[in-house]
Amino acid sequence: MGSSLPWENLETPLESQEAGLGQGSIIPTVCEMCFWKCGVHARVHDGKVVALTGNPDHPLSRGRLCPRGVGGIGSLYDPDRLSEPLIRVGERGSQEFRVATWEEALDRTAEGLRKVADQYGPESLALFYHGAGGSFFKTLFKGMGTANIAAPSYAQCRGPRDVGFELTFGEGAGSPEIADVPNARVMALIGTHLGENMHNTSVQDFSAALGKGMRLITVDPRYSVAAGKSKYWLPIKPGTDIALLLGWANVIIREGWYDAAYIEKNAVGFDKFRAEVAKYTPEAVYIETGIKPEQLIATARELAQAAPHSLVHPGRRVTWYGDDTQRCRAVALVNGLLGNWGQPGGFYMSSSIPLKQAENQPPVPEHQAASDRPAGSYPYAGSVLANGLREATLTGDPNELKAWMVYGTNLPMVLPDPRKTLAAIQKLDFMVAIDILPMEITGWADVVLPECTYLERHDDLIAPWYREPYVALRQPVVEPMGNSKPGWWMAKELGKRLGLEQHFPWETANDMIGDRLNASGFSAAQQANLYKKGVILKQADPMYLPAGAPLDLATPSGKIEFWSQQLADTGFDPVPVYRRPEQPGPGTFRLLTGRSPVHTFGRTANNSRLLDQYPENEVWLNRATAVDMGLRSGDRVMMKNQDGAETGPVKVKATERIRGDCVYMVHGFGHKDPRMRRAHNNGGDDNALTTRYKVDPIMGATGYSVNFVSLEKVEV
Ligand SMILES: Nc1nc2c(c(=O)[nH]1)N[C@H]1C(S)=C(S)[C@@H](COP(=O)(O)OP(=O)(O)OC[C@H]3O[C@@H](n4cnc5c(=O)[nH]c(N)nc54)[C@H](O)[C@@H]3O)O[C@H]1N2
Ligand SMILES: Nc1nc2c(c(=O)[nH]1)N[C@H]1C(S)=C(S)[C@@H](COP(=O)(O)OP(=O)(O)OC[C@H]3O[C@@H](n4cnc5c(=O)[nH]c(N)nc54)[C@H](O)[C@@H]3O)O[C@H]1N2
Ligand code: SF4
Ligand SMILES: [Mo]
Repeated sequence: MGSSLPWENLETPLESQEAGLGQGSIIPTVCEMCFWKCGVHARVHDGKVVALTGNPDHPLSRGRLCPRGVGGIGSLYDPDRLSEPLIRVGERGSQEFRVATWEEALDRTAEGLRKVADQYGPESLALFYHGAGGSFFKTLFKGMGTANIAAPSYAQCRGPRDVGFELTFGEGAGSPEIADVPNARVMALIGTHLGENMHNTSVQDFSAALGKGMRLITVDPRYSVAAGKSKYWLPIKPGTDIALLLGWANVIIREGWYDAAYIEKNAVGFDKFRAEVAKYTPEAVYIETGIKPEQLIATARELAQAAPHSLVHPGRRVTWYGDDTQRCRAVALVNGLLGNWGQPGGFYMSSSIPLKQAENQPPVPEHQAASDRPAGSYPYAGSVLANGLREATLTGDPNELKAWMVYGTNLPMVLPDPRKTLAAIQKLDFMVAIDILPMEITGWADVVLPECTYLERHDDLIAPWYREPYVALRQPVVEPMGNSKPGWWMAKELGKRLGLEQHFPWETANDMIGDRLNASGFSAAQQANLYKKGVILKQADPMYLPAGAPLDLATPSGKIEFWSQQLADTGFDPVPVYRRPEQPGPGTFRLLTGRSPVHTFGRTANNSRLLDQYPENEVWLNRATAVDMGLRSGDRVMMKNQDGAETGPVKVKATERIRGDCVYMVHGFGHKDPRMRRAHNNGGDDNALTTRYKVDPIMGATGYSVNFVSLEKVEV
């Protein structure tokens, strides 16, 4: 394929993080090994990054990084990185490319997008993105007049949670989450595997709270790291959490363990809710969930006795069974009963520093709604559905999509049913992928644009809603390697070619940032400090409501909606209803997925430093079941699902730490592109086995945990 790799023989410049700690000078920037965006101190010596540590001034890192943040050096110096623009020469998908100049690759990209927009209208364009750098391409696509802009962090991740909370409290659960974990006395986790899910600050808060004596209830079919820290582990039958949550609500109400005056003042539809949940007795719930009645009662009591300083954590990746909005609403309702909204140890009020667009930015043209769903479907979708854009590409409903730009999201391993993703790509007139590695998605593109990594570029300013509001700066700490370029530069260059240059009215990234800081009212001294410290901090607004103050929520009633008129009016259950999920047949297991603390999805699967710590994923199988099947830890199996899709060989982990009706594997392994030499054929790909998925009728998210797999031993 002829791509020249100037750093082919350059592995990580130093063997270890420790070796780099004493060296070089510190440049502050922001991590992008996941999307939490911690503040980093990069130690740079002789033009090379030798160590990454946490920025002590940054509220999300507080001086520490998670293992992936430290291991960012392995991504920067990955010898398999994309280093030159590529243009497809063979059939689409044949993975044959030639190296091109930036001039040619950008011309080709602009022409591909322009042709489609001219012929079919801007509503036939789609941008899939994930990550901070996506903002420049969003500007470009909005400028072209399309609303088809989607990230998998919505309908493949936390969308149902936010809709469930909005329907109940009028507000989503935030990112970072507004769960006040450091002050909680009791916390329940529904799946949410904190400690394996390694969002730095969440894990710091979690361990601090445990250190202060927080009692933990972990509901998980698997004995997770968090389960190991728990007073109660409830090994629930997968897919039955709604029954458990409504059972908790029933017990708390029945026993009078709630604040009736609070509910009277702050809730609507409580009597109807009480009547609906009365049937979820501990005995009835036991039959569905396998959780013993006395355990259900004991855990309900723990939560209620500590209220309002107790919570059921909202979770994050909640796309499991297709009824996820209702499960998340049930989580919100138990929290409503605990009276913890706006209270320490419950949910805090976040604040942020409002940033303004630079004054020289033109207005975005009017455009019609996104083409991600047929008219009338998914009424509560609050963002564009990535799966919906794929569906429209396949079906032409509501209109055909003919060109995709894919920035920083490896769609074949991210969207369920990868067969559909590839079929949709084959229907396109044009596709461009912007990536740092030769991931699967790039193999299907017409043009591949190599981005430099987060350590080699600026991105837009970062100012999230959080407990301490702040603005943070991502700035390059070393020069881009090879012929890779920052996204902001690509978007600007494409803007020039598409007549949209006025949307990128700056010459350099420093100008872009300076203009925005000026427009937002920051002084020269504050700006200089941002470059030096990496962050501007501001005093937080009050985080809690005065005890006893009435709630003034953004729901239609202004109160906590125990019975939702909105849902009733749109044909959905106004109170969540448990429905029994389909069960695996003999010899098959429900496939569950999650995270390794030292990897991020598939994006770190070729990172040498992280592979040193976790070299491949394994399939967790109940030990007794394994014995029955003649399997032992370390054996290798092929995994096959109900539709005949396969992945593997994968190593078996036979363990008591998982129920017998499911298996579990970490997502993001089993890559198929041979250009990633470490990731290629290493472990198994859960997404390859996710040929079936269930769409949430309320807001369109894709539930993944509805696939059943069998395991067959292979000799290797
Ligand atoms: N190290 C690391 N950390 C990460 C990420 C990463 O890639 N790497 N990704 C980040 C992102 S984007 C997200 S969204 C989060 C995801 O992290 P979480 O939101 O914590 O993940 P989930 O996938 O919801 O939860 C997985 C857990 O749910 C359990 N589970 C599976 N099915 C059920 C069920 O039916 N009921 C119950 N009660 N439990 C069940 C699994 O056994 C597993 O322990 O992690 C974030 N943190
Ligand atoms: N089967 C299955 N599917 C899932 C999940 C799961 O657990 N199982 N999890 C879901 C969740 S919670 C989420 S949030 C999504 C995550 O979805 P994604 O974030 O899209 O996941 P990745 O597979 O890591 O794809 C990241 C892509 O970005 C590239 N990349 C990394 N850094 C950069 C950069 O700086 N610039 C550019 N241009 N590209 C970069 C990587 O090389 C890779 O191709 O996936 C969802 N899909
Ligand atoms: S949680 Fe870890 S990987 Fe994510 S931004 Fe923070 S340090 Fe980086
Ligand atoms: Mo996610």
